Amino acid sequence: RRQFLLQAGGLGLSATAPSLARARATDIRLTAGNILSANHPLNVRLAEAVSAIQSESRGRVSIQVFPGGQLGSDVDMLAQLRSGEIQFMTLSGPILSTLVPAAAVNGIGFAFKDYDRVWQAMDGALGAHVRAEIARHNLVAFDHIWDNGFRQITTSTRPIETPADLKGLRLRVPVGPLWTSMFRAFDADPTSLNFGEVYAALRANVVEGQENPLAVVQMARLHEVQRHCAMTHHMWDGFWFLANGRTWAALPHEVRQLVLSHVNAAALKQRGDVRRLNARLETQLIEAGMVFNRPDTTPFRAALSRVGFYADWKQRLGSETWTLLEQAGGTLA
Ligand code: X2X
Repeated sequence: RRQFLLQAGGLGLSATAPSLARARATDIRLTAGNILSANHPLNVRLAEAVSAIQSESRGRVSIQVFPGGQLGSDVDMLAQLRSGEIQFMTLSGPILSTLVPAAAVNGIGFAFKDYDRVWQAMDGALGAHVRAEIARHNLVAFDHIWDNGFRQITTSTRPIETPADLKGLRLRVPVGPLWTSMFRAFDADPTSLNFGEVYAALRANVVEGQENPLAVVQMARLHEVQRHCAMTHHMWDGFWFLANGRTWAALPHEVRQLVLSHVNAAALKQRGDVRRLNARLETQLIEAGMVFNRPDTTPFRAALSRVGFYADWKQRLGSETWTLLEQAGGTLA
């Protein structure tokens, strides 16, 4: 079910590839995976794009989406994507950074004050730079990154009001060096876990907290195993829509255009959905029993500065990437 079918019938690679209209029904079957639940805006908008692609190609191009980690964890799916076992996935930049270091850049702590700056950066020079880095690893990142959101910290044990409250906190973080570095800088005790393991780890109190946008907290029902939520907005996180470079290049030009236009348009719609959802979920999560606080983020950012977090990441990412980040979001020190 994961295989890539490109039947001969005229789907050659030459410049004279026949038009979509002349090809047979369902010649091209592609697979996409992600770890988000089927009702997350990313999957809702992706499903719309997939059905538009299917109908506009008269059934010739079909993309089967496996949400909810059905194909495995992000780490598993990245390996499947690179081998060509699957053709598409959506992946958080700082997780992708295990392969493409520059992809961590969007998650640098407190780099973006608001969404306007995020989209200017990610649809502008910074995003173009990251996509070029991704391309060097034989993956194709589509033009518009999808929104995960600003990340907030939830805990079962104690509220996080100041940086000192993070000291020793057993915190689940996604698998990516930026998260461990950042929470070690706060003197917390981060553990890298794939998303599918988060609920059970919190429930068993293997970790006492995690950090995610509210949409993810709610869809993964983390409120059942978490009490406090500190609205720290400590990093902005987005999902790159990635294709395997070889299979993408082997698709006829008009198929690539069809897929690109619908997936890019879906990304823009999804951004609005996520933003509205994250804005209204606080009320719903309070009703579900969570207690919210809004810490002053100034001391958190100062704590990162003091221990050299920004200097360290400037060096790790290199001055080209760092300069683009500061041009988009403002000076970090
Ligand atoms: O794993 C997470 O925490 C998630 C869902 O936010 C990411 O994809 C980074």
